[in-house]
Amino acid sequence: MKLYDSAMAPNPRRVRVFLAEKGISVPTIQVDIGKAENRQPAYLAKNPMGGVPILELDDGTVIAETVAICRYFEEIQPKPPLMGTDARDRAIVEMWQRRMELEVAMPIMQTFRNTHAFFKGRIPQVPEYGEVCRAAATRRLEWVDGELAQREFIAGPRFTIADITLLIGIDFGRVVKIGIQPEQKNLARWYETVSSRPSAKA
Ligand SMILES: N[C@@H](CCC(=O)N[C@@H](CS)C(=O)NCC(=O)O)C(=O)O
Repeated sequence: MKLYDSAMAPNPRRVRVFLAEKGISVPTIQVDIGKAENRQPAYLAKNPMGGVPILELDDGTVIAETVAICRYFEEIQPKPPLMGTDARDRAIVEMWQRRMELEVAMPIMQTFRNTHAFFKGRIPQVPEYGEVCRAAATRRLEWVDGELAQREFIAGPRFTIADITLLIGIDFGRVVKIGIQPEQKNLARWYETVSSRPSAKA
């Protein structure tokens, strides 16, 4: 199998961290999104959406979407569990994973897409919308700080995919100057814990 990866991009890093937590090694192919390699016909034939990462299995099956790729690895190697352990826990982890992705990481990415020079001329940018997303991301980090007063990790007492999604969202937030505020002590404590894990370097 092959992982189509892009070293600087946040979604591929989510998969790399997930794999590092599982201790799984997968050969990678670097896709240069700066040169729009992911928008060329050969790549679009594999993933019509054009995004990285994708996972290509030995039988030619292509799995796109970060969480779908993680799901594949969770199924073939359940330990350590990163997506829940039983029906209740899996639902709780999925709830938090979706919230971290849709409510926190997404507005950070949309701030980047709509305000940063990288996407100028590549996509239609609406800077005002970018600022709406910046305000939303900032509010959501306040909310997550409150949630983390109640438990060690995002979805409960164990590190999960929800922590990976938030870690990478926050790290990427630096590019657009969105981040943990000095008064957000719970978030800072959580960030220190998760960013110290060896997988965070992946
Ligand atoms: N929903 C997809 C999003 C993939 C995505 O947008 N990846 C970004 C990198 S983080 C990308 O390919 N950006 C370059 C582009 O859209 O041309 C996922 O979860 O994997």
